[in-house]
Amino acid sequence: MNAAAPRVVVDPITRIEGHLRIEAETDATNRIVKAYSAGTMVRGLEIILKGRDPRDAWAFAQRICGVCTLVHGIASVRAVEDALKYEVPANANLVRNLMIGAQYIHDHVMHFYHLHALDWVDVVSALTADPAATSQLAQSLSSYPRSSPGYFADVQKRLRTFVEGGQLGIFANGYWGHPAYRLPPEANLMAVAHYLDALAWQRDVAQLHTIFGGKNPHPHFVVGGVPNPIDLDSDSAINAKRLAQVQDLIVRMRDFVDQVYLPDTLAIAGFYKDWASQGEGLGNFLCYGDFPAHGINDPKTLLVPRGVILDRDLTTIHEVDLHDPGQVQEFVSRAYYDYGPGKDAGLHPYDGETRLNYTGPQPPYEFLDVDREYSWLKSPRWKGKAVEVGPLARMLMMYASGNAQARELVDMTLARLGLPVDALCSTLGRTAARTLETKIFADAMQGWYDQLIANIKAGDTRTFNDALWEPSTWPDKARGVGFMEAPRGALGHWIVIENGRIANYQAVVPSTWNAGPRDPQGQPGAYEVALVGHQLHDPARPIEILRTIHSFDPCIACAVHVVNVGDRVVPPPVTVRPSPGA
Ligand code: NFE
Ligand code: MG
Repeated sequence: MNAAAPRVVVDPITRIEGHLRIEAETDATNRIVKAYSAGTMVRGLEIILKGRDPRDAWAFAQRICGVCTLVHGIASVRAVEDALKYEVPANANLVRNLMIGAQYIHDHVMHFYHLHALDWVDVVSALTADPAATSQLAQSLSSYPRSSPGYFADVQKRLRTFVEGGQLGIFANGYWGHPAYRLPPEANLMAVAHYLDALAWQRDVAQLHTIFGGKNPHPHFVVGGVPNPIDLDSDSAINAKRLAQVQDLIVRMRDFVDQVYLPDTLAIAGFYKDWASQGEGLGNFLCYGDFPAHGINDPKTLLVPRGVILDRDLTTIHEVDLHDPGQVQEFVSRAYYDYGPGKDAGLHPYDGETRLNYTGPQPPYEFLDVDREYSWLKSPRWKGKAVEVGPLARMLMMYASGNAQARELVDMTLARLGLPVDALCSTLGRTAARTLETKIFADAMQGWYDQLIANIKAGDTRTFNDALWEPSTWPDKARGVGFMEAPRGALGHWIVIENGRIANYQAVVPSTWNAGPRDPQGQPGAYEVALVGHQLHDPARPIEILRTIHSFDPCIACAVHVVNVGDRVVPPPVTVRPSPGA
């Protein structure tokens, strides 16, 4: 890259998970011509896991991230179960579905309000809203009961105290007043009120994990089932009282999604339709699939199907085989790693390597050297292709495979917004897809719960299969893959077991797929392509970059899960700044 070209740097770009840096090269009109996505921190989970008991792997792997708190636990136990051909009881499958579903609903609502909404909602503008008009607006959109003029007046008063005290607190550092904000003051006030409501709601609904998994974040799991037994006569097991609490939590989750999250998404989207034609660039989408009706090994029963869509062609779903060495591979040609077979090799995760080799600049530095290695993220590819994973991929997959509810929701959304189906492949489409899939999973929760209750009433309370618990029952060598759909996309853990111990372990993670750097062919990753063409209104306040990158819901703790060795370089955070000439 031409070092003299204007470059806008945003680092860190995420609000809670700040190890992602974007460098965007712009032309004379402040249009993004090329973009580079870099993970700036390295950890070491895959190295830590080697040599351990595979039955313990979930507890380590789960520490990859505290946001998608349970997904690495699930992927890990599924990997061991796949390697050992270990069946889990029907109730364990249902409890896992309920826990994964709860994770989605919690995480997606939190993302929308607390990590993404302020790219679209101007908090300071809410101060000029008329609370009575805000109440009218809210009541025209939804039956959510917290919608009186007094309620909005109270929220506005709280907000005014923050602003007048010069203490925006959680709202500090926004680009308030930026002309790219388009909501009227009343819509801004309504969204801020729901931001605050969502904080309280998310704390409460996390209890589902504590009931089934003992705690949140990082609920407990077990290879062969789920850890908490069902025993209606015990105070220290899943009993009738706990099950009634779960029912209550499911209702609260669905109510918030139906009455707040979905109507807010549609209302806000209506003001930002220009974002329905930019912000998606690869056109390729990958899902591993999730939510099995029965065992994980029958892909036909997955609520989210497995497959790949290429070039936005929804008429063909390509089959995905996670064991095939020619399909999923990770490349490191532009990442700070070495590979035994050479820097340009692609390795299937069974043969994956984690050899750290930082070759980037020493801090303080102005720019990364994007012509060589520039990230701690590897570049995963499917049959050599860069693909996008996550909510948009899942909604497209459900839509393409004929899921009736997905079709109805997508069609309703497009009709309400007056947009064509192509609009899905965009920043707005990605954010809407996250909301729509939350609705599908929230509704599915009731079905899994009802089935669990029916099994218990029929006398089946089994939650754990001890048949293969003892390593003496295992083959000397085994390997398997645990897959799932994490909130941010397709997640796989590949494990190689030798003589009862972990010989190799590789996690290929959603944000690695989306945020990874260029590969040996020079193909950019999903974030990098998505930014190309964005017109920056003001390079010193690049809200356009935030909108598109946040629409993916970046999580770099997940993506770079590999301990900083010794005193190797960790670049310091820098704030947004245009490069000279921009
Ligand atoms: Ni740390 Fe995660 C999810 C996983 S994404 S949030 O969802 O896996 O990289
Ligand atoms: Mg990895």
